[in-house]
Amino acid sequence: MADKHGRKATEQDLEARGPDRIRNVVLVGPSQSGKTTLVETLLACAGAVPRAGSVTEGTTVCDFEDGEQQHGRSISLAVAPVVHGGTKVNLVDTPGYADFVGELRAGLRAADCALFVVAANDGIDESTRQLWRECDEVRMPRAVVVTKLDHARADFDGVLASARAAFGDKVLPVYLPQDEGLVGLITGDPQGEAARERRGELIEGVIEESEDESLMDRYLGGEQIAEDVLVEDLEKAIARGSFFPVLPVCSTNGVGCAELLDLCVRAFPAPPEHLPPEVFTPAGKAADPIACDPGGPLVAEVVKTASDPYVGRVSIVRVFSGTLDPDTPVHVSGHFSSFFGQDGGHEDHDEDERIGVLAHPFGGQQVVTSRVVAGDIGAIGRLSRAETGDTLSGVELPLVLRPWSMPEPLLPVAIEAVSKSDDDKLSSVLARLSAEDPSLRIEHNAETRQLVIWVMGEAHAEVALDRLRERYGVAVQQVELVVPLREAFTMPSKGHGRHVKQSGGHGQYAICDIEVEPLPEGSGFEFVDKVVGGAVPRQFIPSVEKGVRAQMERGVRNGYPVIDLRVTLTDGKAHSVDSSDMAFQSAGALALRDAADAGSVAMLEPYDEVAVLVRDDLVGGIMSDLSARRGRLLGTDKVGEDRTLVRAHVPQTELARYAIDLRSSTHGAGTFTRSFAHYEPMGADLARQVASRQ
Ligand SMILES: Nc1nc2c(ncn2[C@@H]2O[C@H](COP(=O)(O)OP(=O)(O)OP(=O)(O)O)[C@@H](O)[C@H]2O)c(=O)[nH]1
Ligand SMILES: [Mg+2]
Repeated sequence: MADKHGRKATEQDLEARGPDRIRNVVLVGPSQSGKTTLVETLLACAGAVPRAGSVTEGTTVCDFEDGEQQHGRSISLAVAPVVHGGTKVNLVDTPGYADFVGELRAGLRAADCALFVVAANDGIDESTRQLWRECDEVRMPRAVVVTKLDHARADFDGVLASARAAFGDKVLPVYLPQDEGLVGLITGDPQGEAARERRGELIEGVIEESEDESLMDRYLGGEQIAEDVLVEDLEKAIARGSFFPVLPVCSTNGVGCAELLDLCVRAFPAPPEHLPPEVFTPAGKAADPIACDPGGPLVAEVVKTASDPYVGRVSIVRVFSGTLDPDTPVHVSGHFSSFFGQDGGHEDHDEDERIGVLAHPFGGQQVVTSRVVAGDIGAIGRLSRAETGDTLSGVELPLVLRPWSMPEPLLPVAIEAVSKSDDDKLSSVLARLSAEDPSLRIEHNAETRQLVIWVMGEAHAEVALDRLRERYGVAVQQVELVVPLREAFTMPSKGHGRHVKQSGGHGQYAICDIEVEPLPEGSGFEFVDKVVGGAVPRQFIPSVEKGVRAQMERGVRNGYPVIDLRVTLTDGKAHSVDSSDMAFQSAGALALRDAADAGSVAMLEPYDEVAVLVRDDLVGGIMSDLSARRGRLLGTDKVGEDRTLVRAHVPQTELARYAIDLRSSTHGAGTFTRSFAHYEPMGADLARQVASRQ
């Protein structure tokens, strides 16, 4: 099938010869460093496409979504395979922008090794360090690729020095730019003093990493170590993830691309060398470990769910064990809540589905195939239940993989459908959207009656709203987020409730007297009956309680629920014929309102416990910002060598945009978590503002 630019998918034979002949290589790097363009150049270099497309013209294989083409940047992961020297290299392009870190995590899960892409005209900034940490977290073997060598401000040596300063001295170049091309530092003949010095550094670096301990002594003793020994040791160290080679490339003229593909095939680990994720039975018991064996039990994982206008839902899967065949049933397991302790707005699954068409993904296209073996990445058309993060296994032996760690969306965006017809479709469409994107959480807040999507940042919100509009034809608008407030009595008070309707006839007589007392925070509601002599008949005492509870839900000042209260029913009056359950309910409610009028009621607002992780030198700024948000500092803890965790209680109202503000004040290096802590009285000014909005 051709894409919308009329470009046909690859003519390559994408059927992998076996797990050893596959490399799954994810491209990681800051936004605009040139990853998508590099994939394009590698595709052209390997003959997978006749010529490289361009990001600016919207003609690349990997940026095939409309939103990507409009903005000239990637927003979701895309897979494009090339065959190089008989080995299939699945290139997994990921977006560099921090909002889309969920896609990056999925890409890291699908791959066994990474190309860490930095541009020769950029430095190593905080967001780049953050991405390096993402790779560290999953111990991803990686090579550093320095792109844009042709850029007017390209400074290969400068970037190299910053990369070594940021990522350590195991980052060393194996090629240098020389005479419009590259020269291999071990395999070539580098010219000039500086290049020869680099060659010496590299050789020493490789020997330090060698498993042959005698090599260092021999080298220091003046022995010339054979080139093939060095190359072998270098490749082993790269595959182990203990050495990070640096390669310069230029997508404009293709310099370095052949060397890069060679390195992927020769030095990067094949899928069987990568420890697979842990497996469990659907009941949560540890299952036998799996191996990357096409003959083993089927275990595959959905790393991306896309919607294709022609094919419908397309699930991109990484096969960890066994072989996927078309037209076969599979078991779908998704157990996020049991692994993470909360559903995050994503449904759990445990059911069988049938694989229809099976394909190799090629950007937005699918190249139909008859099997996808362990270690490879495939695309399955029209799975209706499976969502990103779910495990597919044989129906006879259902298994579930421990999910990869999904980022937590911390920016709440309240939305509303623009019209009634949009509103009718919204819930089902949002469910489909969250099936595609585990870093999106949908919250139907029953209390504030708001629909809130929790996202990673503003760009993520924009993508979600664009997809709703363009893909599903549902228009929504952003509205102000409502924070659920509470009301509480601040001192004891008394209330009299009288529901007596002279004209109403039967069932309209009830009188009650109550005393109210505030309880300590978190105590909830207590109802005490101290009626003597049957002033309120037994059967109507629960009616009074019901009426009080209902009024507590409705609030007594500004319409917010009342909390932490003891209500004692002390007296009342009934009529032998005209009293009823309903009458005592309304008398109870009236009595509570009366007690509120006579007493004093405070407005409470929710506080979250916030934990902000930042570099030590930013701690002062973070603390003063939290204080400015009316936060109360709880303490600081040292984390690792140079980072600190700052903990504070902060009102939720002040946190609505914290995800955006923290990112900008720390240049992407700060992260935080938040969870509800308690309610606290609002300051008088704020409470007045709330009251005036009623
Ligand atoms: N001069 C020059 N420009 C390049 C090169 N590679 C990429 N670019 C340009 O750099 C810009 C960003 O390239 P992309 O390939 O979209 O970068 P990316 O890393 O995929 O960016 P995100 O998708 O946002 O993460 C585009 O305008 C490219 O044309 C190169 O080798 N030389
Ligand atoms: Mg890109």
